[in-house]
Amino acid sequence: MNGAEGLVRTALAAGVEVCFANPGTTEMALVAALDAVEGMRAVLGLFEGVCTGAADGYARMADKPALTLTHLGPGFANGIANLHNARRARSPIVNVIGDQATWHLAADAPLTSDIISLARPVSAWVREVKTASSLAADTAEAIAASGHTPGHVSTLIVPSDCLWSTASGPTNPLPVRAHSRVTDDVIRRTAATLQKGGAKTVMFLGAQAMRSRGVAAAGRIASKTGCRLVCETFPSRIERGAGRPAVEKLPYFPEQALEMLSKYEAIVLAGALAPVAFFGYPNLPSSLIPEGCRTETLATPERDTIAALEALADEIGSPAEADSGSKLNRPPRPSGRLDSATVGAAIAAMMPENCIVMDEAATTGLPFFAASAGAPPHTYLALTGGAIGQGLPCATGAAVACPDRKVIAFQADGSGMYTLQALWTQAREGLDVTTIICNNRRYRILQVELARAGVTEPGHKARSLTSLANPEIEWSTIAAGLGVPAVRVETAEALCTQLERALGERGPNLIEMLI
Ligand SMILES: Cc1ncc(C[n+]2csc(CCOP(=O)(O)OP(=O)(O)O)c2C)c(N)n1
Repeated sequence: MNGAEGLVRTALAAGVEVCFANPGTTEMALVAALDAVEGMRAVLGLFEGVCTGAADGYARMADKPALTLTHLGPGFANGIANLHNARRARSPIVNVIGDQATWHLAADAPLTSDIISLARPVSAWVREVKTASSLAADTAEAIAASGHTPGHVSTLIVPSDCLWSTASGPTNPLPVRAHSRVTDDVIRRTAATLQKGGAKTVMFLGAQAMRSRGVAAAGRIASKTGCRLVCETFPSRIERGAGRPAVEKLPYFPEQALEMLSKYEAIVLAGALAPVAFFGYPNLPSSLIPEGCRTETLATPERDTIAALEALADEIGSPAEADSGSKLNRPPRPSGRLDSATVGAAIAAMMPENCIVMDEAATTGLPFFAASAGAPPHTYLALTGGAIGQGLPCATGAAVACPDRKVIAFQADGSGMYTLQALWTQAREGLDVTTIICNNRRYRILQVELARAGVTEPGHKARSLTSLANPEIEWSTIAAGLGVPAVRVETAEALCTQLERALGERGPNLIEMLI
């Protein structure tokens, strides 16, 4: 057995079943090993940002890592932006980067680069493999280091001779470190804060607190104490909809977030860090906690937040069967112009039960979250790290993880252009993804930010740098060329008709909305 086969068998033994790959010459032994060993699904992405974004979407839904396979420094570098998003989502991922043969590194051949310096900022764990005989053990360590949820990005840099040389064989999985529990003292202190503060308290949810059991326990706490439930502006994954407690999002702009939180005397952090503004603006603070508002940490993201929330709900005496769920309440099918309100209402009116919505719809997406609070139960994923180009890959990976669930990729046009190759992967793999493109032909958020910066009459260059109108991008033509059937709509009625059709079919399809 060679090192590559040992790597694949070790990964399979640890439950890792999917490899999102864009290989090159240095990874050929690994490509061959994927055939030699049964069981690892190999998914080709035509740009490395598709592979890493798909691994993020997969991890968020499967709660375990996939492998990414990329080619030396330049290939890996193409995937870094979505690894940044994955790091912010706390997704477990194991990157395998092929490198030059150990003895060829010194020759400084054209593709040779300082891979470890590229890997470090997006990886919690990095190792340069030294020998074929250590590769299986290194792989097991990388998987264990990534493995617990919320998870981490691990990166293995593997010289090609370590892949092709003879090795002893696979290694058994290593134990994944358990979450540390929140102490009884902290539970009691938080209970006192909530009981005293009541409706003057916000519980701010992140990470595991947004999973089914987390939101259920948060709902019990809110129904007993009257506290308001608010989640991070860009949740990695939240379970929501009818039957689940209503959780609002913290607004994006700092003025609005500060205004929302200014009504409260205490903020309890459950799986979330204290909120900060996305950017620094003149005369606005970094922290979104208003002055005089107390912060209390129930659990940081890496703690066992679900157990802490359940213990807290018991501590305050909220019955386990407390009915804190939202009622089924969809907006009516909208009509008229396509704008953010009608688009949000149309998706909320039509989305099927148990679907997964990946929201990278940027400014067009804003009303959707509130509009869908009473839609049938669903999973919502957001762009966690602000590096745009994550939506289409992440939806692709979510569909690989959950083949029985409909995935909706609600996607802004400018952001979508970064990683549109994901559509080809969806077509090739037959993934059940309906992509809804918001073609507003501009970087609208940047136009908003220009106005916020006081530029009331943007000049030619500022207009040009924020416009996608010349030439106009035809998403339906691009999608068809990548193997995804597509239609164009210009009214809310047509959107509803096409959504009904698209969501009723299986396999990838795309609706381009001219907004
Ligand atoms: C990787 C990366 N590059 C650039 C940016 C800066 N940026 C933020 S939003 C944006 C444009 C968003 O436009 P679009 O996706 O069309 O959404 P809209 O604002 O029109 O709703 C850009 C370029 C970024 N956040 N991430």
